[in-house]
Amino acid sequence: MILVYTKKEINYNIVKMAKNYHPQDIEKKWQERWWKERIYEVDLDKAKKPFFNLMMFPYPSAEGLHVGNMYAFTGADIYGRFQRMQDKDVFEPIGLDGFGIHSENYALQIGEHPKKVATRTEKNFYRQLHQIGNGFAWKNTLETYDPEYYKWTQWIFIQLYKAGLVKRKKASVNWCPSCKTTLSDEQVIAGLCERCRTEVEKKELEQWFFKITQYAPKLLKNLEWIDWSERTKIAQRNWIGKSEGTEIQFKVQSSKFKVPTFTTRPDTIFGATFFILAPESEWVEKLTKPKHRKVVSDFVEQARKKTEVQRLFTEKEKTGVFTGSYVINPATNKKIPVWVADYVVMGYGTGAIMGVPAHDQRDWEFAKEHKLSIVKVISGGNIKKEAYDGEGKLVNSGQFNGLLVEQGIKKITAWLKEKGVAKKQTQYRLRDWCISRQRYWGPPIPMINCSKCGWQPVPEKDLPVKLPYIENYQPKGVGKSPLAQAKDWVKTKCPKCKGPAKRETDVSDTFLDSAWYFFRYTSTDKKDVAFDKKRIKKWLPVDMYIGGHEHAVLHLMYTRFLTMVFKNLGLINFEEPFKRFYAHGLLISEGAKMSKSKGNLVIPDEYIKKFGADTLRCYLMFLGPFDQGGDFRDRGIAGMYRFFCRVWRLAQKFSAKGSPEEKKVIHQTIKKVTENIQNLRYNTAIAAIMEYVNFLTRTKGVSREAIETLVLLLAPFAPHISEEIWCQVLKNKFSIHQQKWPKYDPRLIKEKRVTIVIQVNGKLRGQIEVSDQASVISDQVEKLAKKEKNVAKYLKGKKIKKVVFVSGRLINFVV
Ligand code: ANZ
Ligand code: ZN
Repeated sequence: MILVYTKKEINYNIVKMAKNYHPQDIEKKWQERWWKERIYEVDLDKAKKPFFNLMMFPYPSAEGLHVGNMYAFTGADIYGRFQRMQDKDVFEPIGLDGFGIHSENYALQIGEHPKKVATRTEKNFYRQLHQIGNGFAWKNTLETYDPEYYKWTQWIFIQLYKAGLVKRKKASVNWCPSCKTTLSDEQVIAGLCERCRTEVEKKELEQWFFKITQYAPKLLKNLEWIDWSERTKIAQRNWIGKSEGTEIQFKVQSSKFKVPTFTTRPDTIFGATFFILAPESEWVEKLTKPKHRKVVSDFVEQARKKTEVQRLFTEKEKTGVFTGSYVINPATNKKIPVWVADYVVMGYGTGAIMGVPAHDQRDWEFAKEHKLSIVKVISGGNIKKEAYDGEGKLVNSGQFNGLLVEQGIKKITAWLKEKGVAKKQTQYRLRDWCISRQRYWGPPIPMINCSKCGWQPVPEKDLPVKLPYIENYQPKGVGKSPLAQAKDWVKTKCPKCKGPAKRETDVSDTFLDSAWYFFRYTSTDKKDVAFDKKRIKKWLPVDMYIGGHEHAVLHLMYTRFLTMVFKNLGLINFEEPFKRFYAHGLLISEGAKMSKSKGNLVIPDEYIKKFGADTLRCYLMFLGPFDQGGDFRDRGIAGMYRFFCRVWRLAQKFSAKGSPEEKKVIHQTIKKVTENIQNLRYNTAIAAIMEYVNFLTRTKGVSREAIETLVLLLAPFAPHISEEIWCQVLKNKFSIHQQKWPKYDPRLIKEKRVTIVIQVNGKLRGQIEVSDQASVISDQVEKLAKKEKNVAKYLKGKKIKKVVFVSGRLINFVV
């Protein structure tokens, strides 16, 4: 974007400006100047004090940048600008996450090819981004649909493949019938598609997976020390879901088979009166007796169609069928029936459970429904009414009777271990990351299938595998990407035997594109590597990452995983991508979550036109604490605009000398604003600046230093007006954004304390310490003096006839 201003125009603007605050006249001018002089670019190779200030990768919605994006970006930019003024070499890049379902769904909706939409969106989005006044490093932009970028996304896929971290397997996967594609577990939110909110189904498909589960222990462990918003860490911890328990083998009656089960309550094994397999378990077929085959296979068929959420939903009827087989309970040596039920799921533990109806509510309901016996093994509760899962002593458990639950777990596990039928087991809820998408708008997965040699990665020299242009890009819903139609493209040679082979036609998940973009930001000028090792060493891990908490188990988990993989592959030497992650709050609008369907999506353009970006930035930041979000109601913006008009008028009238208290107030304000920015308490920082402006407006005579300090403190929040005042009013050298952040002198802030002597009838009865200012105000001193313990004693019950006050020194009560 180039904004052209002639000299004449600029001069004219200045004249007009002198009277009133017109952001329209100053904002574009400075944006252009910053752009021309590249004041926000850093030398990526030579910077001495690197500070990587990162904000979450935006994916432009249909309307481009909305005010929610701006909220996040402004908050991040303030922090970056503050660091820049602390003498850091701040790198604040921006780019576009334009590949993927979100962009493609929009293209489908308006019936335009995604490639065309992307070109248009890119232009508009960058135009908008230029207006908001962020200190972006424009040299380092990137777009995920650029072959120069996705070449490396594909390269990363291949590195993982070579490291054995990619597997292809047929699995029952999440399927969005509306987006007509598979989804990862993280992209299914409360049973709905993360993108379109359609209820997700299950589908049996062959897919590529990244083995993120191998990193579950590390992903969990590092949460202990990384400096992240606590709620985000909690969400990750829950998602990874570590569970320590015991794996116990149950021998099948009159067979050599042993079926393993995972339990966290081995202490209840004497109460296991039945055994349940998940419908997808390989054991179902092995254990179902011929007589039961029809009923079981019908049941399994039904269950496959249900989603996990439907199945695990606790209030649901506990349906199930008997297989005809029995296993032996290793504690009681009694045979117990084997059932198939859909509340047992395949992806967790071993996909089989021992049913303990007296102490597990779901088992209890199942037992009631199917008339299975219930045996109490922990004292307490009323198992006639419901399962009891509280504390108690073991009962009906042979030699273990009388033990408490905790001891019971230990002793029974040891006992079963000795018998050779149990071992300690740690389980994670985290599943492998399903990478395949049966869509068009993404990087083709760089794999080739040869009938002789099987799956082969595309040789690195042949990257990128370019996404071919096809007119009919619409998803077909047949479990295959529309790319399958591009017959000439699909046909290729096997990299190994050179015989005829076929390309993989699925594209990769858009979350893979965004899992490594910040690595690339450092190296957008490098054509031969994904990222430059030396630069990575200098700039990463990211110093500050600011973004939405809603990405806790999606993007933020994937980036951590990939970073750990990069470390293990020897590409980098750290395993956590972000030194600090700060989750900002959600910006809502008129009391409701912003969304297009609700019609309350706010686009910043109009507000910027009317009030300027500075006003909008500060309005957004003033709505509340940054981590708690705020409610955008446009009635409030005018107030912030008036504040800037006041700042503007105030700046025009500085004189040589300020008031006597001015110095102290200046330094107090610097302290408040500095500390608040450090803690991302932007609303209180702005409040402190407002108070300061009030003070300066009230007092006669405002010094140049006072105004300079004002605009320096304002610079991170309102970069344009502060630049204008700095250069045009104060006639300082361009640019304010390259100045040092003001420092406060603690000695100046300290209140001077004064001792006041207190007399009663001329005799010394006590003394108090008050502030310098209070010491000269008689009624304040009188009030405090009367409260002094000893003085109060002498005054008790007496009538004060007269008070003698010597300002700043003494007070005498005559009684
Ligand atoms: C017997 C038992 C008795 C259980 C009792 C609980 C209470 P967490 O803590 O979340 O890890 N379970 C194991 N695998 C399962 C699967 N594939 N589908 C559904 N449920 C499964 O949960 C562990 C418990 O969840 C296990 O301990 C098992 O039930 C169940 F009084 O075993 B328990
Ligand atoms: Zn081959």
